[in-house]
Amino acid sequence: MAETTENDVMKIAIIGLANAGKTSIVKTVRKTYHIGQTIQSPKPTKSVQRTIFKIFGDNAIIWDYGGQDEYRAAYLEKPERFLSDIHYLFFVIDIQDPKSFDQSLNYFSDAYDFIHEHTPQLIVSIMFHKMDPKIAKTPEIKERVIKLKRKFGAILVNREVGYYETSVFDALSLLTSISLPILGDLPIYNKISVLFANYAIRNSVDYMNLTVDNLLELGKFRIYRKDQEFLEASMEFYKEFGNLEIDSKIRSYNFEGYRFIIVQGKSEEYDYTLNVAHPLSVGLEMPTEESLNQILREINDLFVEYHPLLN
Ligand SMILES: Nc1nc2c(ncn2[C@@H]2O[C@H](COP(=O)(O)OP(=O)(O)O)[C@@H](O)[C@H]2O)c(=O)[nH]1
Ligand SMILES: [Mg+2]
Repeated sequence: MAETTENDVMKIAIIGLANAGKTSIVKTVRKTYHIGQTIQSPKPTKSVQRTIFKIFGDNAIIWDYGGQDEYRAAYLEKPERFLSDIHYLFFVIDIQDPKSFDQSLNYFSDAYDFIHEHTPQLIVSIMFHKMDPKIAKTPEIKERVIKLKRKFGAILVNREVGYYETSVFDALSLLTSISLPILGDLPIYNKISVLFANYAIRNSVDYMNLTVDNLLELGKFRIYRKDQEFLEASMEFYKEFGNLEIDSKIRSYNFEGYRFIIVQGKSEEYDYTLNVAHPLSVGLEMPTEESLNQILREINDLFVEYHPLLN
């Protein structure tokens, strides 16, 4: 790695009260997508944990801000030291703990005021976290989300914000929440998603996505909200095949009523993974190798056209 100062690096901040779930989010993302190294801190009590990973060949760092009272006080007392140069702000709030909402909103408001003033081009995402699949649909939880959006909206005057419902029991919800703010506005994201929608309809595919550098989703189509099932299936796949080679080979296997197709390839300098899930119902034709090769070519053309993806 060439010498880089932290100022060159994309800085992603994960902020929230203690116990909101910040560290679990980072750990889940790392474990699921086999990425990143946490920079070991000399003192175990250090307030900020940093995890470095690659995004399109460049370094990015996730800063996980400890949420204990004394740490929060320190960030807000010396904001220029802790809260400067943040490109992406993810604020995590525990949707299962309504008693913490007021304190959480106050913390957000204080931190946001400083960050926003110093970094006008900041991208803000709010994660309503611990939305575990078994409670996410309950009226009580939905009501909490609606009320919180109104309160965050009042703080985030004239600012676009992304709201995400996340849970460590739905790792893809985390993938999407991290990918969309960073990549969702890129023209290539939309192009790939449109390509997938067309492909999926022609080939009876229920789900497909493309991830880059093992972590970031660069396009998606899904017919049902079955992310968790698809993720579990792809974990089975990795168990079976270990770390796949980046060889553009089409690999597939059947699992729980689906045929999963995975291709790992490289285009320009980007390592990508294409995931496709096709239901094994009688009478549905499998995607042919020819059609898969065709879509790989189209993905490759988009990488060439939009290279470099960032900036
Ligand atoms: N039910 C549920 N518990 C979670 C989730 N994410 C984290 N937790 C739990 O919440 C507690 C606090 O998590 P932690 O990541 O340490 O929070 P942090 O203080 O914000 O870093 C731990 O007991 C986690 O296991 C989630 O999505 N759902
Ligand atoms: Mg933590």
